[in-house]
Amino acid sequence: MDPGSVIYLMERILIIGSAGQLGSELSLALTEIYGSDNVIASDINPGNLKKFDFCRTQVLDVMDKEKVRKLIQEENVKQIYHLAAVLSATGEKNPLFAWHLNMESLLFILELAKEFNMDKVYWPSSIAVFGPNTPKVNTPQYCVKEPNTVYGISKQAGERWCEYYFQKFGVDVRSLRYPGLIGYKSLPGGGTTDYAVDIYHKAIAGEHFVSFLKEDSYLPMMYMPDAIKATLDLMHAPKEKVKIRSSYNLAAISFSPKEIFESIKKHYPNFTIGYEPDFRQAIADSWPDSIDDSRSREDWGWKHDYDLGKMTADILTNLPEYMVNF
Ligand code: AKB
Repeated sequence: MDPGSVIYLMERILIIGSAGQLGSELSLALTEIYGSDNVIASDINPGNLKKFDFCRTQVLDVMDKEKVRKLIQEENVKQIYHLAAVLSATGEKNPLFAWHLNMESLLFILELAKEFNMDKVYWPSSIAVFGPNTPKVNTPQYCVKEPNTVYGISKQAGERWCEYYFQKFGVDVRSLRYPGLIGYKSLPGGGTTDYAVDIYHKAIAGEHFVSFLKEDSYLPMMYMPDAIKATLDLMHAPKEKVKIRSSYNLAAISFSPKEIFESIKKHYPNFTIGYEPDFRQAIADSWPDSIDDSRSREDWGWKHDYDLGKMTADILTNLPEYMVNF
């Protein structure tokens, strides 16, 4: 954590889009560090906020600029985690809406960070910034990026804007290119990597699983505790260690539908799988198989803890208790 952390720990934090997969767990982790009075979990849907009984909450549409601005002013918000976005598969169904929401909201938050001299902004990028002409294996930090999904295009453009606001205006914005995130505390919403969350639900429910990706379709993935650790480590790293201001490559594990199925089958021997690839296969095919995240490891000490076997064992132990909430 930064020196001067006493003042730092008093800072008020606004999480936008907190009811999503990442926000649900990040909100709790931030509350544990900064305290329940200092964390405001916000979401567009009031019903989604019921689960945040550990911190403050606010119904908030990030596109309602006046309301966001007023909240920041009144609460003296010093850090924003802007997590609201339309993901890859949903984005393809309504490309212009996805572009509008993903881009407009980021630009607005960056402007506010500049105007109110905020301490830090966090904005998630994704492996979706890569495209079919990107090297597929151990994809480097710097390489050809020609994303062919609207989600990927918005993340790529967003990365450029983040770097621009850092260089031109000194906005301390930090970002990670997440691989597919796998957690058991919330349901995923509209991503291509979501099959790797659904598969655990089907195994525990004793149902047959139909994968929308081919059996040998490899994608970079990460277990949620690693994603939370990476996010907090990056946000707490001293400023001079954060040398990449577009977004850092981040990696942990890579597997195919067949491999995750086999890891579950060790615990549920009767579990069965079928493969019926749909439009999401083309999205997966345009993304890397695996990522070179050496810059994250060198610059701010990133290290992951979970491999596929350890993640599967942990999810299968903990998910049954959470499933009653879904
Ligand atoms: C998606 O599949 O759209 C996301 C992502 C890789 O950013 N999980």
